[in-house]
Amino acid sequence: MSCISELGEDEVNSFFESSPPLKNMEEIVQKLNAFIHLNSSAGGRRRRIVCVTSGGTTVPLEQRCVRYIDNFSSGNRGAASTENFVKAGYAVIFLFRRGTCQPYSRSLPDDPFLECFKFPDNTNIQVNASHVEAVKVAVMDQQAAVAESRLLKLPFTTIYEYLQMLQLIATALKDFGPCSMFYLAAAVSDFYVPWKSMTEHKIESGSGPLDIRLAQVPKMLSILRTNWAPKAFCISFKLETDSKILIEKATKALRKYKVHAVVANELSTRKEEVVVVSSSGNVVVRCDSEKPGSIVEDNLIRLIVDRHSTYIKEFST
Ligand code: PAZ
Repeated sequence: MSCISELGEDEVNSFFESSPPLKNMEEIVQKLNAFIHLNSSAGGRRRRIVCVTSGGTTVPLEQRCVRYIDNFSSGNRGAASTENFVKAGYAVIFLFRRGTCQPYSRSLPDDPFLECFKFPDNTNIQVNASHVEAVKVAVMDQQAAVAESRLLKLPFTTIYEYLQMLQLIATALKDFGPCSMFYLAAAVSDFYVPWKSMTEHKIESGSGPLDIRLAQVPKMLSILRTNWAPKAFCISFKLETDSKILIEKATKALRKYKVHAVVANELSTRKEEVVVVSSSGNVVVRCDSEKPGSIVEDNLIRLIVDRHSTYIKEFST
């Protein structure tokens, strides 16, 4: 059993106590409970549920935020993985950064999106021939996922919102035990400005260079594994820019946080290749170069779903 100080529970508690409360907490809890309820007996049986986190968290520098620290994450991994999980029969809670890549929209042009459409007259809107297929697939797949209660989207912006929402989701999923999964692809800030030491108003620019002291964000992964959702299958991610330290860091994280696998990826090649690091060895996953349109997430999710099935079987014996 892990002791409290080892888990950093004190730091976690004080992080939550000093966080600005979620504005729409009741609405989130209501949506979550309804979604979980619908999936606990969908078609007479319990569906597997995965919480996919996606995009980067922001770190506000002012309480009435004008400036913030951000990171590179586009949300592409989370969106593509979500589509694959839905295809594999899962219900997905998509915890995503507002404004980042969305499931089923990846093949639509985002710049400029409006070029997809035309008005042949004042009453009709049409999709331009070049985009008909992409729009049709996107709209139909998204609507089917929502209508079948397989997709619940919950947006966040700040590190405060993200961690509070992750805790709500983990707690709400507790009864799903091994049938639940956490797939933590979001790029979560390691450092933040504690709310109470943050200035309320916009930082003045007239008084020379700016010194900011950032505190370390407590490691929630240990708490997620130990307290919030101890029976859930848990996949974390490790990103590095130096390929020489990537696998070593991922292996350390696997041991430290006792997750079931760590997906290791390098910034510049993350769309082509990942390595799934687990106690049964390391597996390199790539897209199929022979299949047009193949993406790394097609093979990654196949592997993760297989591992999850084994976990559920072992859990029940
Ligand atoms: O969001 P994206 O598709 O641009 O990138 C995905 C990713 C690199 C953020 C993800 O694969 C990942 O490694 N997330 C964890 C990052 C980390 O905190 O180490």
